[in-house]
Amino acid sequence: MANVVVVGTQWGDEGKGKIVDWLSERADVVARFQGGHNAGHTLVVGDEVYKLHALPSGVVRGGKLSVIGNGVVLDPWHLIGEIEGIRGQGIEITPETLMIAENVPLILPFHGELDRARESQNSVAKIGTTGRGIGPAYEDKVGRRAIRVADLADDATLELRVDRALVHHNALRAGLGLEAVDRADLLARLREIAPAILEYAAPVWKVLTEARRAGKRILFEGAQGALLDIDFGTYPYVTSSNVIAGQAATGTGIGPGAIDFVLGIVKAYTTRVGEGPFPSELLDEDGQRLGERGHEFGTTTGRKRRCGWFDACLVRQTCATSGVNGISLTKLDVLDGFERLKICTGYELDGERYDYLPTAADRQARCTPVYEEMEGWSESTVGARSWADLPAQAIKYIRRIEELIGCPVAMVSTSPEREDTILVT
Ligand code: 2SA
Ligand code: MG
Repeated sequence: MANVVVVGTQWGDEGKGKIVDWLSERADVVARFQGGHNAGHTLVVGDEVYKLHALPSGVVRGGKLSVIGNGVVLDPWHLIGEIEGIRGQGIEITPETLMIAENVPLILPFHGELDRARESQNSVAKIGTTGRGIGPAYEDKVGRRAIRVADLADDATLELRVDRALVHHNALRAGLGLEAVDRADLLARLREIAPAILEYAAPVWKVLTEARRAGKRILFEGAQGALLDIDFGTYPYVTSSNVIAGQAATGTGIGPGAIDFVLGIVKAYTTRVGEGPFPSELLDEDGQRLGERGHEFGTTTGRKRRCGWFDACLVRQTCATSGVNGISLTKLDVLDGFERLKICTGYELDGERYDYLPTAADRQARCTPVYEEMEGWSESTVGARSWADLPAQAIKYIRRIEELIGCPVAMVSTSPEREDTILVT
């Protein structure tokens, strides 16, 4: 298999980091194509735990090229801090192993301030964001007032870009009771960080095109999940980028023909962080248990995740919008010991049955789940490495999921460890 896109099929935190790390062994290039340091990917390699936010998961493997594509928004200060942290864990990062697209828009301090001010000042506007400035940075990209990596190379351009951004932001800030941005200070900070970022700047679209021509294998690493997609997610409770697989092409500058396989990462139950509809959410002991057993706390903000039963209806939908060819099922072991399991197969709304999530926010909020029940298993599935290691009921659960979502299972992950993986051949 040549070029693979890995995407989350739920609301993020499906365990993409481990799968990307596992697959990156077979790849030459690992590319991020959307999101920013709102992502949180945890990699466990032996005794070492790596927590990555902005860096592609490929960095922890030697000899790979890691790429931050144009679809990403980048906080330069955060990135440099993350690079130092990972270096401190013994990983080498150089301009030969990390490249940042020159057309990546920057996340600036006032983006984070705006994000947090909106979240805290107005309960009507609250989304439950990570507070990292992601939304405001994408707004500036689309509003044509972003400062991009390439702008850091020329001081006159940088000043022009800053002025363009501040006309907009200072007006906005006044309305929110925030002080105007200190222009001189911002410029000084940008000039100071510029050389460290420019070291890694490259025409990523060209690098990837040449890599592809040379027969190199590219792994596209998605962040968040398809239900947080700006177009197809539970709008407005979404992130500000396209998360679905098509974005891998747009967010790196390589044509859609480069994508050979889309792998959807599917958690064996459902979680969500932040506000917004969640039909199969459990507010009872079962939900509590899923959260505790699954260690469901955000990697980026430490927030407690909401938990619920597996929603096959939603995953069927996101496998369609991302064109998923096969799935990797993760965190099955969290279900060990549940006497009975429920799977959401559709919704009921105003006396009608739905086999998809309606688009209107008010209707999404009113959908009640239709469940089917299955017997659970009492045995441990932790660390299983073959089908023979799995209890019969667990296999039944996996097969039922496959049937309901209409997509084959390609892998099952049974612990955070790299090797605890069952490959379906
Ligand atoms: P934002 O900050 O503008 O992208 O927030 C908008 C919505 O997107 C959700 N979101 C996420 N949901 C799950 N995981 C994410 N990444 C971190 C992680 C989260 C964390 O992987 O653990 O540590 O809290 C992520 N990033 C964004 C967010 O909750 C809002 O609903
Ligand atoms: Mg995460």
